[in-house]
Amino acid sequence: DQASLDPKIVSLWEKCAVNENNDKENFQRSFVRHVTTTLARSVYNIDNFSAYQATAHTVRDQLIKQWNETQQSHTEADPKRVYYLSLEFLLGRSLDNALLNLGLKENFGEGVKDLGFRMEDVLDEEVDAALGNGGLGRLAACYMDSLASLDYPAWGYGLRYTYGIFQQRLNDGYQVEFPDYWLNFDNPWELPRLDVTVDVQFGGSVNKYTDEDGRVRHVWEGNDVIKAVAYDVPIPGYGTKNCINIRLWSSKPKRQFDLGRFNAGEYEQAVQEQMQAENITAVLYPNDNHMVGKELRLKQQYFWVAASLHDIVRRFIKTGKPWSKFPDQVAIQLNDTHPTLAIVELQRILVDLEGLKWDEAWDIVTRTFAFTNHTILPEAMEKWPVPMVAYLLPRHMQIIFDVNLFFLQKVEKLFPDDRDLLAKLSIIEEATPQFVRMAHLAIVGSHQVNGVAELHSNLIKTTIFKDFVKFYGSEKFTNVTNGITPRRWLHQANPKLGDLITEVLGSKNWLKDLSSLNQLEKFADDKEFKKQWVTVKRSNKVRLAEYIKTHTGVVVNPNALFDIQVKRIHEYKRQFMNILSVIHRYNSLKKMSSEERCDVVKRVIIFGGKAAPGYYIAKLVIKLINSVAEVVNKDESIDDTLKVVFIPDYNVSVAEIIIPASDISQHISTAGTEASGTSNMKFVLNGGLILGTVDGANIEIHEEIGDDNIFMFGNLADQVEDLRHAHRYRNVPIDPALQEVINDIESGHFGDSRIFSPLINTLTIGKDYYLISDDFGSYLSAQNLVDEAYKNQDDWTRKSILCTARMGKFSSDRAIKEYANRIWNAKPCST
Ligand code: 7GP
Repeated sequence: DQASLDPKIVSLWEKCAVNENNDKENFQRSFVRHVTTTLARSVYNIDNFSAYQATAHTVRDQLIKQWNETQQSHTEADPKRVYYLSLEFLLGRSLDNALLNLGLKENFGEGVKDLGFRMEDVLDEEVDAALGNGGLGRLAACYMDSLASLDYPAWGYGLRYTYGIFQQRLNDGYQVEFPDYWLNFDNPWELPRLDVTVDVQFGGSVNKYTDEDGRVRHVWEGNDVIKAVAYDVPIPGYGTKNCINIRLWSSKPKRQFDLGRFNAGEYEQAVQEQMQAENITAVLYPNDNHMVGKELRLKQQYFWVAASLHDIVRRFIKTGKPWSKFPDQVAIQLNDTHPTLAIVELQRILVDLEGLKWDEAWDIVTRTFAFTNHTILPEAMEKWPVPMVAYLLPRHMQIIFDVNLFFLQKVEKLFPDDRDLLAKLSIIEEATPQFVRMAHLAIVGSHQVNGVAELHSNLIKTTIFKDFVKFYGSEKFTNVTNGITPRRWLHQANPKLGDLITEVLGSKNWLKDLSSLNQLEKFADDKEFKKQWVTVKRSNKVRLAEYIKTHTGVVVNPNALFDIQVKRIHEYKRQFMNILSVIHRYNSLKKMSSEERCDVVKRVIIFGGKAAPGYYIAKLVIKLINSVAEVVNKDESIDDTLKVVFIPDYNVSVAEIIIPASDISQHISTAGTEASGTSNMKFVLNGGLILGTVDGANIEIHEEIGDDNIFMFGNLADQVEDLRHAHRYRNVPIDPALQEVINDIESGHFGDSRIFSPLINTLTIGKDYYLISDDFGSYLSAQNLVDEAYKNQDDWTRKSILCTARMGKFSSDRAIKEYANRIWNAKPCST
């Protein structure tokens, strides 16, 4: 409470709050102070890691001040707040990002250099915060950057996993997983708030009683209580003093150990409870676009949702406003269905704890929540067995049944006699056991549902959620095409290109308004500019070639065409099709004479990505890529025209090296399966062309950059069902070029072919569900067009420039503004 503070303290605080002079000398003073005090090291013994820590702590001091001022000013202004609930935040590294966003990079960089360190080496000491799997988690991170940069009063809520996504290493071409010990050293990017805790209960039973008004009230008494402890991660905006917060919860036991047991000498049992509590936030589930119905995962979800809602409600209650104002003060965005229990939890808080009437409470709930869907893959749809939910969360299960009952009554009123419709819309799947369909609950409990690219948003309306459109009308369903932050994905990852753009446009304004990149168009034919553009790309390719040499031992030629596919390994993303086409290319090269090979465009084909540890087929794809690489890379008879590389442990910081170095990247999912894709945007923003299917955001990228600057191929989404039908019920012959490649694998050319038969079987016995054979021919033709186009280097450069120039739409700033205006009704609030 400021008013009650000693004026001396207030005046000191205000002095502190004024930005210090962040010049080189002040930086160095702080650096040395942190080395000697925070790190307790001698100044005679500073290695790169200590230099990183001392720099990070200096930046952290700045961040904390801005963070405090932002929170203080939000408390005073009390604007409508936006809460982004995401089970994943794939932040990557923080130091470089903070330096750039706070505008400290230059002074601090000089300061570091002056003390005898290379800034690149210092930055390279940081371990990634890898609390996410792929697209969904990285999107959350980009959105936090935009929320901060645009001054929205926003909070992220997530879990502080002790172990993030596993580290991937290769052994004999196979993926092996290692734990991600990211917290083994101190983490300067989080502020532990050991005093901010919430008790979360599980299990137990529900008791009923009748209150003075004669209403039946419910009391849930859990039999297991776990403490959620807050860790705050400051997120600085670019070009603003606004610094927002991601609050990550960590699970701790309610009591340290069972004293009774301890005193009885049962030491192991005495600490068992503690260990079980800490299990909840121990590890991120490593599945992307796939649901695995483990009880611990459901516990994670409720633990996180209950702690976050408690925090949100506590903040609202402090303002003294009536409950009816809650939806005017609070917008909660559900990042996929993982946080759907928040809907039920808020209803429980309002009805059971705050005593609101059901309908009044439900109106508040549905005006508060909105839901983003990120996939239509059936295996990714979350559903939880009713007995599991009832056992862990007995009161929530009752509320879900009531929500469903009232919902279905409304459906029945509008569509009497349509029993099928009731079964299709029901939140409960009538199987044995019954299941709770989380997407249905999320739709019923939200006022808006959005997809993440135009095609995907249309598909959810015509496929998985079509029956809901019947009931609600289509206005409830909308599109917000994904975006990426240009701060990390151009400014930070590609400093040379960033500088070139800033120089030619005369300002850094493009970092705040990405559409201003369109001014680059007029330089697409400028000889001098093109030369500089090529120089930048070339140096990024050299940087990647060095990385590849260090991490795989393979030497690649930076003059070759760099062809990249980096993303989670998944059948629908079709890395398999890519490596099959590589074999086809290899065989064609071998058939050529050396004169013929002279005219061939040299290619380096680069793969990267993790497979979920339990995803057998995806792991075989990795093995096949490595087996092919081994044969191709040592075959001298093809004169260096082809190299294949699998870069291990693809993650955010590796992406920052890979993406700026691409000539062409592949986004080749079966049409209709990739909701949006976001790396496609990152590659094009960095002047890389793309080869892609008519899917996800590829379609909108195509619309923006034009026919001449993209290579599209393959069947369309609306043909997919018919093609699958044909595979199932007719004898569709395999594409002949593909058959040759299959024969080649089966002949043992790439090692023991029996290893790969489960993979080959997906094309035959598996009826080629992802339609590799159907797209193979047009894929190869598109590849040929790429080669032809690359031969004309000058025109390729023009295309590359136009790509970057036309990517304005795909800034996450644009996406966040759409959410704020169309879904949250939230306004910026600057500090
Ligand atoms: C991904 C989608 O696969 C990707 O196309 C999209 O760009 C990204 O979300 C961001 O919207 N989905 C996931 O990562 C995922 O796990 C299931 O979705 C919950």
